[in-house]
Amino acid sequence: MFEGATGALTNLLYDIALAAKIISGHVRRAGLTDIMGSVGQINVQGEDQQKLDVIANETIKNAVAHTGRVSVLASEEEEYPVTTNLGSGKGSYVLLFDPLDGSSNIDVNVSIGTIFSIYRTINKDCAGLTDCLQRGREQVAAGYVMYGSSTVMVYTTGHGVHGFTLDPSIGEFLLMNSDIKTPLSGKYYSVNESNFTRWSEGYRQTVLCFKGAGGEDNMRKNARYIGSLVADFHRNLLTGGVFMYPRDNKSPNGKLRLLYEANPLAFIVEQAGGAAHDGLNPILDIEPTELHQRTPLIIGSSEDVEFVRRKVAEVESAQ
Ligand code: AHM
Ligand code: MG
Repeated sequence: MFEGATGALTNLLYDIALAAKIISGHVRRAGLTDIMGSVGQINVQGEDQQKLDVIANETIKNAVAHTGRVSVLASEEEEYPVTTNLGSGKGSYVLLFDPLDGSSNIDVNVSIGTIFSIYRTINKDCAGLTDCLQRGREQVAAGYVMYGSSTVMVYTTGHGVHGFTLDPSIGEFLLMNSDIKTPLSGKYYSVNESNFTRWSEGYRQTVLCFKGAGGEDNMRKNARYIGSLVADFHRNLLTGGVFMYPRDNKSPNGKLRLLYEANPLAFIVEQAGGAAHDGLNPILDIEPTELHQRTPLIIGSSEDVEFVRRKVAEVESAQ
């Protein structure tokens, strides 16, 4: 342990791992119990809340709210920040999370995930919204859990990226990949191409290059898109490549959320030697202004991410 460390961050990561095991159990049994489908409510994002979204949100809240370690938490499923420790807002850390990402894949047995981001509490007397609105660069830890063919947890505390697999026979996460490094360039590009006509010309030309039709032969790639950010990110982290959710006519600020989707994955990818930007600037340098703020996201292997930035800028400056 580092000098002056209290162990609170380590214990918070254990709390999240415990919540992940419980969520994993629900996901694995989802088809057998009545927890598939919608709860019939719309969340703050204007999206139809799924029963598993609600279960995952409550599970994480219950795992961290009474430990004294978290002052305030914010979730994709909560409109406002939630102060913890009986509303005192005291505790060393701020936790932001997307309890169950990839909602459209819940009912069809496709990989889904949990994403989390941890900051130090700024307002020690009673933490609130301003503690949640810190730049991604200030994160002290971030990670995700993927409920896929196995359940994996990947996290960083700013000292490399480490991956664990849940061994269901003993109920523990076991270290599988220490110090994960992502390739400088990869073979996959991942983007929802049904948005092609909604993108700017720069993104259309970039994707044409990935298809081998843009006059940049060395940028030809294979397409992979699951529609679950965690699963698309995890595959590209290990094998290399680029994931994009650019702004478009339908989502002028992008679709993905800065605080609990883009920032944690940007922290992880940078620690693994990759990069993440919003089309112009590094994700981790964005100053957040709103809890549920959206951002365009280009993330993955550093050379591929830089190619997207350069190509888009080149096409758009020529127009
Ligand atoms: P969600 O948080 O409501 O699940 O939405 C986020 C998901 C991401 O997992 C995924 O990358 C993206 O939405 C897919 O969006 P689309 O269906 O527009 O391709
Ligand atoms: Mg999400």
